[in-house]
Amino acid sequence: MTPPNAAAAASPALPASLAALDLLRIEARGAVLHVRLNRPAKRNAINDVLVEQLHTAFASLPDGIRAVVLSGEGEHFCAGLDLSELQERDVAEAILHSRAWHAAFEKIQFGPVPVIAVLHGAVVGGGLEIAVAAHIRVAERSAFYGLPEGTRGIFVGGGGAARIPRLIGAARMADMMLTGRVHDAEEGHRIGLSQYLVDDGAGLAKAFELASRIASNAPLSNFAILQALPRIADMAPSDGLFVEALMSSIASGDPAAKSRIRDFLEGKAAKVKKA
Ligand code: 1HE
Repeated sequence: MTPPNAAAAASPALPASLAALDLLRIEARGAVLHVRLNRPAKRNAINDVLVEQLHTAFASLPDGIRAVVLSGEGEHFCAGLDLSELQERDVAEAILHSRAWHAAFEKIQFGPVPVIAVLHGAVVGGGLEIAVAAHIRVAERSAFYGLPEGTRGIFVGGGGAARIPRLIGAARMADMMLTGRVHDAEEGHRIGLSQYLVDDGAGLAKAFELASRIASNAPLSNFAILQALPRIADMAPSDGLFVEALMSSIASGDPAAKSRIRDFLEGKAAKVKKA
């Protein structure tokens, strides 16, 4: 997948630690970092090294990066767990393996910047688990979603049991796992797996457009959306309302909020327009 032309702003230099990650292809385009899963011959199946590299990449985003676009090289976004590595693990090792996925994907969900995943082809098993750790999913029409774990005698282990039901409900996830049901891109979009559905080949352009827009938000607003919103959604409503009041007072007290609101009142900021 070829990305659209680079964003206008200068791109921060990539630290050597990121450039050395050989199962990822990482490129800065202005304030947006493009992270590609780069094991196309194995359909971007996630082995231990790739989990570790994802962890490193999302834990050490260069200064100046304000959003990440995550995509997959080749014909598919990601075929999930590398099944060839599954055979030899005992129970204790399997727990640690799952926890390593959790740690890596937590860096995606609760890292410093919003992550937009571009989905095409297979988005299955652990591939769907990484996709749902992102904040926004742009699906191309070729995308299809499956959770073959149930039919392969295993269970999700990359955070899917916690994240997927929050998007589509436990009943739909149970159906996918019990019966091997595969949702196509349209159906996936309808049930909430993606927020955007675009034609094949148009995913990266859409993601970069969204990323540039997101990168221009006040940093504290983006922080609140990433860190406070999902936590509040998991709280009892009365606790959530209390935390919301704290978060909103912190955000609105920030000089960036004050100047943006002043700009609107002086007619210098865009109005909300019908789509
Ligand atoms: C793999 C994997 C893999 C492909 N692990 N090697 N995930 C799955 O159960 C999905 C398994 N994969 C597939 O169903 C298909 O490969 C795809 C639908 C994704 C793509 O089909 P296709 O026809 O484009 O490719 P292919 O010919 O099946 O695969 C090309 C190569 O990639 C081939 O290896 P080769 O050496 O014979 O060329 C495949 O063996 C290899 N390959 N997928 C290992 N997943 C933390 S828990 C998470 C639990 C899970 O994710 S379970 C779900 C696992």
